[in-house]
Parts: sequence; structure tokens; C-alpha cells
Amino acid sequence: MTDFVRFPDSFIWGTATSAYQIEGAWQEDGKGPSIWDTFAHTPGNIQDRSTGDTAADFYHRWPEDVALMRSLGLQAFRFSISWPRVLPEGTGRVNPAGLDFYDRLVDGLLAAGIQPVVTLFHWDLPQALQDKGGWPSRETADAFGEYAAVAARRLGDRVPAWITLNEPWVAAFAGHYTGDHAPGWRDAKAALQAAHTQLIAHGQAVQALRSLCSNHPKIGIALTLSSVQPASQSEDDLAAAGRYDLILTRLFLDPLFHGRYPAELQAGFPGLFPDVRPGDLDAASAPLDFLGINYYSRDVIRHNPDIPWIQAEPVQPEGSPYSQMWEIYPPGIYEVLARVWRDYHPASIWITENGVPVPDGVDADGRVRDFRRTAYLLDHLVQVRRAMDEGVPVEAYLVWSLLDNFEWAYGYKMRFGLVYVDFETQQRIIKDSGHWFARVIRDHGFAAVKEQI
Ligand code: IFM
Repeated sequence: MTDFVRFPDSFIWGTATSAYQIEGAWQEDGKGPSIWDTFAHTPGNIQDRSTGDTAADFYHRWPEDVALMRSLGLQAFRFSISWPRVLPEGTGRVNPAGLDFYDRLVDGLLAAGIQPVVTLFHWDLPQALQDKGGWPSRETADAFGEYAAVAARRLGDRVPAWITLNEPWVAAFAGHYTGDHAPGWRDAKAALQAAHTQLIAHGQAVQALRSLCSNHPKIGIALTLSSVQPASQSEDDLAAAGRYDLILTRLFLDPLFHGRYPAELQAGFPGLFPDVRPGDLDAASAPLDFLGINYYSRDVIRHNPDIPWIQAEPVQPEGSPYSQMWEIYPPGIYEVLARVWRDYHPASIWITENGVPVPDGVDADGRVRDFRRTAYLLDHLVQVRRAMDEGVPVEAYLVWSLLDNFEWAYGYKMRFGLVYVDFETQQRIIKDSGHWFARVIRDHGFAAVKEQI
């Protein structure tokens, strides 16, 4: 007999996206520029020289896409609001057309029976705020609080779930330390300060949403977490893995759930420790309804004294399977869930992203046979269920992503969608993985055998 992996009837199934990656319409209807408009328009930053100017054209095609979601039976759709579409200068003047767009989208989703899960910040900071210092500047947190209040006043009677920030680690470190993402800085101190300002901003947004949303929504944050492991049992590698985990995981989870930074942060990186003022961490640790976890891979870490300040780097374990971007390591999602539950005990956990890039193509018969994606999702869901069996309160699973989209510095080379997008014609085709996921939602689970996918 085949094992059927069953999930509770109340489990929420959906997909996740973000504004810059799908919307396009980068300067329509009064939208202001974001740091990603600036970054992608600067030659040399995006591998295939593309931009998000048009992306998947979701700004114009959302009714068609909501119909697609409905045909898949999605119960939740995570999207982000483009902050500069709503506040073109980041603060002050509101752009009514921008708010109207999200208002229509929320109504369209609700009418289709799909819960909108709204992220306030998924990396497209208004350029006007960057010009005043960006995330390393404390004023950006106040601006975020103001923006959260604007969104809450308009949508806070209907949106059932909000996510304040998406992956503040990436915005801080890819944006300010490695420089691979906008705004492209290379300054470790600025990166740590950007992390801290985002935590203050998160706290301000939680407060604004709690006080202004009339429908008592669920409020969370989405962190990218990986299973961090040492490359060997040598003292150096163990210490390097500890440092890496400190910056990736504990830098955010300790303030959010314990209201303090780990002591090792100040001790290990004294010159880089951010400017923390009284009250900052009280705000950052306001209780959350759920923790969003974005999981893709594990990080196997070795000591490398040549890497500035952190002296640690990920290596690629031999013999493992790899996608176009990362090692494929399904047990890691279980390891992350078990660790987070043990150390932080969130009220609820949502997998707010999980997915894999596959070099998909359309076959002559019009089908997209993305077996590798289905296998990836299946293997990870088995591990999610394993954690749930051990008592970890996972209540939702959102696939990254609904549509193929603009994958940041990679451009359109990486396809993550359950739905294929032909970026020339904007035609959509549901991939085999999308049909599989629709059956999982319908059946509240799946048969754990790859021959049947
Ligand atoms: O596309 C990104 C998303 O914006 C944030 N999480 C990881 C995804 C895949 O790299």
C-alpha cells in the first residue's frame, strides 16, 4: 500500500510572490522609483541584463492570474505591496491609484475565495528614502510605520494576514554587505545597522496593524532560514558555522522572540554592533501570530580567514543533488522547524516560501514537464509533515512561486513558478507541478511515491 501523507483540513495551501518580481508597470499611474528600479537599470547588476520593468505584467493581468489561482484551488495568495507605488516619495503624499490597485486585488482574491496574505516590504524600498540614507538610517523605520498605517487604513478591514518584512537578512546583507542586491553597498557595519532598523520598522508596523486593522488579522514576519551545519568537526569549522548561524538566524530570532541580541554578537563583532536605543527591542519583540519561514536549502560552513569579519563561507557538499541555485536538502526544512520550535516557540509557523528553480521548457504538446519541481515540493512536504507529527505547529505552506518571475540579480534565468510564463507573449501555462499541487490541495495531501507524480 502507498503511504498517503495527509495534512489537516484546516491547513492553508497557497503560493507566494512579490511586487517587483511580478508586477511590472514600474512607472505607471504615479508610482515612484524603488531601489530595485535603480539597481536593475544600472548595467552590470543583473546577469541577463534584464529589469523588472514589465516582469510578468501582473499589474495588468491580475484578473487572469486570480482566475488561474482559482482553477488551482489555491486557498491563499501571498503578494507584496510596492511601497513606492503607494507612497512615491516613501512618506507623505499618498498615490491614490497605487492604493486602488491593491484594493481591487484584495477584493478580487476574496471574491475568488482566496485569502490575501500581504507583505509590506519585499525589498523595493522607495528610492527617495534610499537617497536619505536607506535602511541604515533610523528614519526609515518611522517611514515604514507610516506606510504600514496607510496600508492598514485602506485594507485593514479585509486582509486576514499580514507579513511586515520579507527576509530582512537578505535586504541587510545582500543589499549592504555583498552588494549583490539593491542598493549594492559593501559595508558590514551598514548591513548590521540595516538589520537593526528593519527590526525597529517591523515593531512599528506590528503596532500600526494591530491598532488600525478592524478585522483582527494575523500578523507575522518572513525570515529566510537554513539548516546551518559545519563542514567538519574541526574547532574552526564549528566556530565558523556558529558565527554564520548567529548572523543568519539569531540576529533576527533572538530580538523578535527574546527581546535581546545574542551576547555573542556584541562580543564577536564589537565594532559592528548596531546603534540600539532604549525601547528598540521592546518594539521588535511585540508578540506575533505566526512566524513565516522561507526555506530553500542548507548552509554547510567552513572557516575561511580571508572572508572579511565573518571568516566563514558556505561550501557545496559533494554527492548532493543541486538545483540551478542551491543544494537540494529536504531534511533541512525539518531541521529548521524543529530548531525554531525548540528555541523560540512561535505561536504558529507558516512556510511562507519553498520552491526550486528548474530550467523549464514547453514541450511540443504544450505541456511543461517539471518533474524535478514536483519531486522537490513532495520531498519537502514530507519533512514538514514529519515536524508536524512531532508537535511543531505548522499551519500553512506557500510555494514560491505562482508565476515564473524576475529572480533579482539572476534576472529571468531562474524559473520558480508553478505556472510557466512566456516573457515575450506573457502567455501562462500551468506546469505539471501546478497540476500536482492542485491535487494536493484538493486531497489534503499526496501519495509519497514519485512514480505517481
Ligand atoms: O525570489 C526569491 C524571493 O524574492 C525571496 N526568497 C527567495 C526567492 C528565491 O530566491
